[in-house]
Amino acid sequence: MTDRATGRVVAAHGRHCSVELADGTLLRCYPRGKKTDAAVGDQVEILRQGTTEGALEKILPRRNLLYRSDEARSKQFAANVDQLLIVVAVVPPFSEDLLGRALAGAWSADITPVIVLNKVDLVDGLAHARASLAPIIRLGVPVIELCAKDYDQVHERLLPLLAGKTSILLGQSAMGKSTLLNMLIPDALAATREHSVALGAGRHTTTATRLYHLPGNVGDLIDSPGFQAFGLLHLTHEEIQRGFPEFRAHIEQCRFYNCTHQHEPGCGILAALARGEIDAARHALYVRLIHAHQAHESHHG
Ligand SMILES: Nc1nc2c(ncn2[C@@H]2O[C@H](COP(=O)(O)OP(=O)(O)OP(=O)(O)O)[C@@H](O)[C@H]2O)c(=O)[nH]1
Ligand SMILES: [Mg+2]
Ligand SMILES: [Zn+2]
Repeated sequence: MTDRATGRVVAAHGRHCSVELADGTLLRCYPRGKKTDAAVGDQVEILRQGTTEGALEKILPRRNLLYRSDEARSKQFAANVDQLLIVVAVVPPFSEDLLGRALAGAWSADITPVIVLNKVDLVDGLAHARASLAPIIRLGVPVIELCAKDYDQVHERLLPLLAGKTSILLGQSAMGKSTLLNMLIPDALAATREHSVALGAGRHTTTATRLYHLPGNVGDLIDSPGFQAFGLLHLTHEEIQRGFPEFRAHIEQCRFYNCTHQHEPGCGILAALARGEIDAARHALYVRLIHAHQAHESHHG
């Protein structure tokens, strides 16, 4: 039996991927001919081959793609997502630099970010974690505080936000992404750190990105491996600026239309920074992203 079908990529494992058809059938699919980079969440056209396999023919146009790119490599997180859930924890401490980068990645791709502050049961570190999030909260990004091991908290505080959407859990390792996923979707049986410690596995417990359906099919949730880097070398200067929505109103005050907001006279951003209306750490992150982008361009054209 050979026929054409369209489906959605629910897991990507290097060369092959799992594609789910409308009737729920899962097929293991391989790209035909030239390398195709299917991401979890992609709508694809496949050619069925038997009952369990298929050939990946074509990736249909994407609404968006969440992506990171460092000098060494680039990685697609997922395509066609509505909401980015950035998971940070009270313990271990999270990186404000990585958090800012994940936010910039989401905004530049037109994806709504929400921060999940997990492990609020570890009360000793809670005040510090909240203080680290303060500049982000001032930007208006919602922060959901919860304990991923508390069924009621997860279902009352997080589940309502997931209805009718495809959301992706992203964050550094050990923040509790898979614990959260398992609390919402017990059938997922995603491995968490307890399992990897028992198995003597490495630092990252989750090794592949995978899409799961919430019970009752009220929405979809994607689990992903923890990241330690979040380069944004693929973003243009304009896209980087979109990652800093709090700059927008002040950019209109810049004297030069091509102002880079680093040293120019009459710069609206630098003026707002001096008045304390823009957070210094956010501006410093913006400058790091611009410099990394420029260094990359001068090496690669
Ligand atoms: N105290 C406490 N521990 C938690 C909570 N949520 C998760 N943990 C623990 O944190 C550890 C890491 O959880 P995981 O769910 O494996 O973390 P992850 O973000 O999926 O990690 P990677 O797959 O490596 O990216 C595990 O030991 C969990 O039991 C929580 O709300 N409170
Ligand atoms: Mg995990
Ligand atoms: Zn400026």
